[in-house]
Amino acid sequence: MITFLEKKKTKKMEIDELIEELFDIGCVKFGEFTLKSGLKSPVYFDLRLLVSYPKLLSLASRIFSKKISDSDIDFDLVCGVPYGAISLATAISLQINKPMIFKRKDAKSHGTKNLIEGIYKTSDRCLIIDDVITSGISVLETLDGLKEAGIRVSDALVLLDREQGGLENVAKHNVKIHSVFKTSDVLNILLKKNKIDHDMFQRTQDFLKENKNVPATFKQTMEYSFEERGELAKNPIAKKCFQIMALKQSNLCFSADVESFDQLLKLADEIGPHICILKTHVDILKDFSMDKMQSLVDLSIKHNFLIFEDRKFADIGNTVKFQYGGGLYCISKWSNFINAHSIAGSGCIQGLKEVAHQCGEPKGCILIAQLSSKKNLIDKNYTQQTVHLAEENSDFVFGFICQKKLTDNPAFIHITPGIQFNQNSEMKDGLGQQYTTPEMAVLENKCDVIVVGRGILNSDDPASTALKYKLNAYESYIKRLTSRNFIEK
Ligand code: 5BU
Repeated sequence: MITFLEKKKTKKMEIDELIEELFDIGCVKFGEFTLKSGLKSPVYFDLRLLVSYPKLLSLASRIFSKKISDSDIDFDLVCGVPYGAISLATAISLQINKPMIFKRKDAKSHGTKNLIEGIYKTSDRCLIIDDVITSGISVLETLDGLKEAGIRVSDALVLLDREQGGLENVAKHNVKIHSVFKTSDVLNILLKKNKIDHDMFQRTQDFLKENKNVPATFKQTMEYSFEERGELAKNPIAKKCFQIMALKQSNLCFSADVESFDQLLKLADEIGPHICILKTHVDILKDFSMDKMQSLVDLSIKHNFLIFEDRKFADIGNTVKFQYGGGLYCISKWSNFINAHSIAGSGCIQGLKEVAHQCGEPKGCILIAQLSSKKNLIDKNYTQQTVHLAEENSDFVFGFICQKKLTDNPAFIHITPGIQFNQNSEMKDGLGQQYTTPEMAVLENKCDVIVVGRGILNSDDPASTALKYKLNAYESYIKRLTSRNFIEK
């Protein structure tokens, strides 16, 4: 019969053997490396190489399985953190005969569009498996995805703890985390076996001592000012928009949803000083004429704002050419930019672009990536594909109608409708429009321009109300600009 001490000795021998072999195959490297957290480290663990060494992978999974039974963890599924731990989780799943799931980094653009692959029930308990833990950010990203799918997680198991705060960071999220071995174990074994010299041992120990608490932070996102983004933007309308926003200190777009052209012109003259964009729905005007439209263009020059026709083109390229360039309204003649649904694909954008090129002056387009209305049918995948379409046509498409910032590319403008100060139910229109505040839209959701219609139109004094929206939205942008660049978990 194997005694407890013998069992412990065998386990230690297996771990020592694994560490030595990991070093021999190049999974443990010494030099200077930049980690996901941005930290420079003298040691790097690349356990993805394990897939090329099935015997070693099998040894690792055996050690993991013993750790699982020793730790008395209760779970229905295992989930590997992509991509390093997918193979480990598969090997463990085979070893302990428990099913596996995994979380994709992005939703697929075809087929089932699942973020979680594999079969699960919402109340299932899942054990997260990772190869190396530094700050814990990768485990936390996977934890977020699993929780979103309704899967319960109480434990995570990692092969190697770099001893840099990851265990503590994950524990804050009520997940107990277990590790098989630590960096100090690796250093001790490698020194004992003469694989590293004393100097390397000491340098790495010192690094560990100095970097015990790497914060679990998501990717660094740089906030550029409107001026800087104006310089980065390729599309001349985007450039002009950013310049106006910086100059007038306004990220307010007024949605002039009125039926009388005279009323529209009066409002444009009163509110013009406070806005960067005036948005029209030309087809709701009862008395449209090109002469009156010329007066609006004159006002846009006088007050320095852009005219955005919210036409929401959505047809095949050939049809949108006529809708944009011709008909009663000749939209391409007077609007600086328009918007389009992405549903019809690149042909629609191509058609609009052709008309724009014939205008002889700069034009632009933004894509509708999200809607503000309740229960609309746009899902995450549609939004993601819309961003791709915009990137492919970035000479013409310079932004989005959306509810949240969608890309870190600073050249794209995020314009967001459904804005009012007042969130009370009496302000809702009973037709599914949903509102958020300027501060929420600009500071939290990181949109650039707020679109306000009835919040201004239905007020007693539209010009002073517009000024209030302008000040509040711009203040929120300034707060965003000066807030910390790291977003902590
Ligand atoms: P409101 O009065 O602030 O609710 O007007 C919002 C305007 O923005 C209105 O002209 C809509 O047609 C437009 N809009 C929107 O509300 N939500 C959307 O998702 C899109 C446009 Br796209």
